[in-house]
Amino acid sequence: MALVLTYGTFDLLHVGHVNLLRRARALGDRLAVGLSSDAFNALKRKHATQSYADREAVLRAIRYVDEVFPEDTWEQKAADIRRLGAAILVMGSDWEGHFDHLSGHCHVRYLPRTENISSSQLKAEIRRGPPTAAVDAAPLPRLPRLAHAGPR
Ligand code: C2G
Repeated sequence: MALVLTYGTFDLLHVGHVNLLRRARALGDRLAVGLSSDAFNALKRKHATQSYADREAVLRAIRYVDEVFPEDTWEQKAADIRRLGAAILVMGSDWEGHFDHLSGHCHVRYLPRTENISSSQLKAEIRRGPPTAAVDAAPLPRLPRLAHAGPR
């Protein structure tokens, strides 16, 4: 029973996260996720829109995820690997090399990051709103014709 381990903030869950979780799970029989706590996000200087509780609830609803626990420090990974008996630590390729020091505890794999999607990109797009051309081109809503009361 090979347990795969990964970590992250997983804010505003998007297809890049799901691709990572699906491919990580496919490398073993179970997938455990160390989910960054709100305090750890502050340490990472990362602002998550959703609370830990909400991000946890979303992750637990994902079919590839078997377990979720808090990630509170950078240093807890070796102890997590031992506690969970993790066979593989999987991270996206933007972390390439950052966790090689853990290869004495388990295999470390970096999977290609999904291009052109990130939580911060989604937030920026939502803040920007639809392109104005789309708004201008949108047909005006047809207003109900008012019965003429006659000249005033
Ligand atoms: N990811 C990806 N493709 C994207 C976005 C994210 O493959 N377009 C991967 C990241 O590489 C990471 C995981 O999804 O492996 C979670 O990404 P984040 O939620 O941004 O987490 P991060 O800030 O990278 O935290 O100790 C490790 C850290 O907690 C990782």
